[in-house]
Amino acid sequence: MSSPTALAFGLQRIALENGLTQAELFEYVFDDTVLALSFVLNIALAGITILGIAYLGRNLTDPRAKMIAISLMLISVVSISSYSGLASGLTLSVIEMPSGHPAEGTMTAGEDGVLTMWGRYLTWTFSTPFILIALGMIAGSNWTKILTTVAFTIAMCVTGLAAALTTSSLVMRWWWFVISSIFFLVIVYVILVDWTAEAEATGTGDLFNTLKLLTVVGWFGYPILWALGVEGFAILDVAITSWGYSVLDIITKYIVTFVAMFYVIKEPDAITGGAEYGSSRPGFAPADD
Ligand code: RET
Repeated sequence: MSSPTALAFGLQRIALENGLTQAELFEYVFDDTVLALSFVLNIALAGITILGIAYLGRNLTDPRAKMIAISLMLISVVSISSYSGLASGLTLSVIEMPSGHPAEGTMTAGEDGVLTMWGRYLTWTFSTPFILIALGMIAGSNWTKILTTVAFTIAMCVTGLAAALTTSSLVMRWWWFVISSIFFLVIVYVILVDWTAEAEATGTGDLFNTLKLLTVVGWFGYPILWALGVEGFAILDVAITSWGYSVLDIITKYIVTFVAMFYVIKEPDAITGGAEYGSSRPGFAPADD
């Protein structure tokens, strides 16, 4: 069997065939009001953010400013789908922890294992690239650096998913965590070193410094929470871990989006690209609609 096929079957076997039906997982979530609210709040906030961007961006004319706005909108498009998957039980599983794990032997809804919100790691693969595209464009960076961070964030999320789903060995879970963290540091380096300097030269330094603070501090919260939560040292319980991620998502997605959007709608020279920006035909500027 080719390795992508093996990976897909492995994922399906670990995550989907866990003994609890989707209906049971759905019931489990909504029996725990605190846990359910951590999902429902984010569905509402993602919806409000999508509508907010559509409203704030209604008079944008510059194609580059529009591209930043669309990238910001796609973060919440992914988010509303991600949280709907979690709330419905589709992207949740009860997963047995390997021997030696602090949550080994834990029972959830009558099944041996802990509630794993693997849909989060999967969907970050699709949401974090849009955060980085927006940030990189605001900094005025080039596509080599922007796409480098996009590739590394995808690698970070997929290896984070592997860390959460590995049941064979405790060491392997943490090994995946280490690999994911190394990919994460590449992104942090580009943001702190390259993009900070580029934003200064571009004229977006003040905005970028605010976005950088929210992003770098917020993003560091995710591995810390993973380590403290049920998947790592199991110091925090499932509902608290879930709320932790939901709060971090509010900072790194919706707050970042609105801070950036209020700047983008003014269409300052520092972020515009001119009518021909991104045109697929040289010398041709598509009509505004
Ligand atoms: C994991 C665990 C493995 C080690 C590292 C992690 C980092 C996750 C990050 C997630 C950011 C998510 C965002 C989502 C917004 O939609 C996977 C938790 C380093 C940084 C910003």
